[in-house]
Amino acid sequence: MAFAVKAPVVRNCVFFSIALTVVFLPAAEAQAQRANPQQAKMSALPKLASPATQSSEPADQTCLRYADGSVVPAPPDLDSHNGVLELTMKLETATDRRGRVRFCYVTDTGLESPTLRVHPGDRLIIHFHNDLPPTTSDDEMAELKIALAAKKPALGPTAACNGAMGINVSNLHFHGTNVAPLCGQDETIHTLVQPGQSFDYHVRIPANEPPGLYWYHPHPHGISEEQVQGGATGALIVEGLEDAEPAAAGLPERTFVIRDQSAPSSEITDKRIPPDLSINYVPATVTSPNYMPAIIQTNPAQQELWRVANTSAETILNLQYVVKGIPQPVQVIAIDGYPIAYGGRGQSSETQTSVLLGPGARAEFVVKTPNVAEPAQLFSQYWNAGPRGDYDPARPIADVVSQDGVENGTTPGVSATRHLPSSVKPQSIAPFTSLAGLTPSAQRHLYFSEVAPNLADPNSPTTYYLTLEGQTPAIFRMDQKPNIVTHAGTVEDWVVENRAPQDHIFHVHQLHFQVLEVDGKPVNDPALRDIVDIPFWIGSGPYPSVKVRMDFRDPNIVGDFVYHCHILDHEDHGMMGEIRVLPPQSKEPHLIR
Ligand SMILES: [Cu+2]
Repeated sequence: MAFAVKAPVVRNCVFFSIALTVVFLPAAEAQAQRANPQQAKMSALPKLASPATQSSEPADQTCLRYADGSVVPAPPDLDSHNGVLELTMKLETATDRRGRVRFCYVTDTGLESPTLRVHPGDRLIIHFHNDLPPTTSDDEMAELKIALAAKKPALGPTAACNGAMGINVSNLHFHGTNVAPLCGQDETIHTLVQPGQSFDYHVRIPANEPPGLYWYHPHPHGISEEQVQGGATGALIVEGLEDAEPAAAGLPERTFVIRDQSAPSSEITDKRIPPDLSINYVPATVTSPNYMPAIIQTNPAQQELWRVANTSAETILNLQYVVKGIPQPVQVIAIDGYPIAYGGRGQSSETQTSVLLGPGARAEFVVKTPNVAEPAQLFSQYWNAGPRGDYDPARPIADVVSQDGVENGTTPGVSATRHLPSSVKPQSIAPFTSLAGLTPSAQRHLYFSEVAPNLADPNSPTTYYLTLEGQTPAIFRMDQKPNIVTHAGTVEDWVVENRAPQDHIFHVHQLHFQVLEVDGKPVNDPALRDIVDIPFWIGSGPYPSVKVRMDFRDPNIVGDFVYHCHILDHEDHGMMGEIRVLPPQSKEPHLIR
């Protein structure tokens, strides 16, 4: 861990958590006090919170958002029963007074973006209806970033499995799960549901799906960013985290879904204005002149499990939980849906004072709530994403306000807090352990790069590539053949480099990986991840890189699926590749379509 001591606090800190806690805590306190200007604005005594209230906005009739300064409500929960969670859900849209286009999922019972709670082995049946308006405008079609072969919409119940691309098509992706890459489960490239059409998802949650926090969102290539930024995201929880980390048994749990949304283009006069953030649809922005922080209302001085999903499209969060101006160590027990206990490093949690969450990443950690009248915040520290990167300033997400009697649901506007089960079941984690001790069947080298076609024109579009070394950089096309072929039952080592002047976020569907090296140096990352940030290249010297061990051992994961940058603007512009996983030992031509 000697290198960890040299690492700057804000870069790669996720790998150095223990060193950070031991070595950096005094320095981190000082830094946080310098870097957190908003904390200085907090009053010594936190104000009592008002319940979550609706804003006076017509778009709220379709896609509800809460008023500034509201108590952060829990997302509505939908639990599976007898092995099945079945729901009907529409994708809706509305434009607010500022001109921002909202998107949201609404169930037939009126719940917005519910948390879907399932157990391993459950069936998740979603009767999905794309309620977006049909559009045929040539201008809007021209907005599509990716050239696509025009297809007429097919008919019949499986038409969506080979759907035509167009404005306002959509689909569902179950981010981070080991759900099979099949149409009707978790296939996202060719499964496209037309506006006005319905499609049934019959998702089989694997019996060995690790317990933790996943999420669902639209993944129509070319227009994903718009729908995700509009707010169409929700949490998916696989129950049983207490079985992997018994220390969490019985704890109160809170789910926080953080989203971002850019200002309407008419308001953007400066690239250094970051997208607005929200937490469970309560604004968490600091750009508004009348900014009032969102309020997380808690019982005082108790341990809680916070399950935080960064479902923003572009924003890198560098989370801290700060009490009286001091960053608190939090006990991370799962990353990206996988318990730390599954990482094969002999630990079931890790203590961090900074939790880096690129877009799409999740962390589940135990905090101790503040005492009554103690100022506390969930905070995102400044993150330098590079000279061409998005601006991720230091900013509060929410104030944490403790008050007696919150948890029993007697506080107006605050629902009773859920608790993890207090009993723990023995479990098998065999499929996911020991990744580090295996022999990879292949070594691959990939790199992120980008090109501004016309250097004389600062407004010219950037071209984004994610390239397998040896192949020619090309934007991803939905009709292309997979550019990587492998077999189920294997593990592979991929070195992914960033040759661009901004951070890119490596993400792969259907499986997790373990980070073995950062910039060529071994790390002892206990987590299994589906997201990793690769810092920007400074323009000289070696390219920043990670070496990850990709886990293709799951026999359920056979088929074609994608890997891409999870800054969705980049993905939409083609920073994506496709992999074909063949059955074990099968010959490659056998399955080529
Ligand atoms: Cu990117």
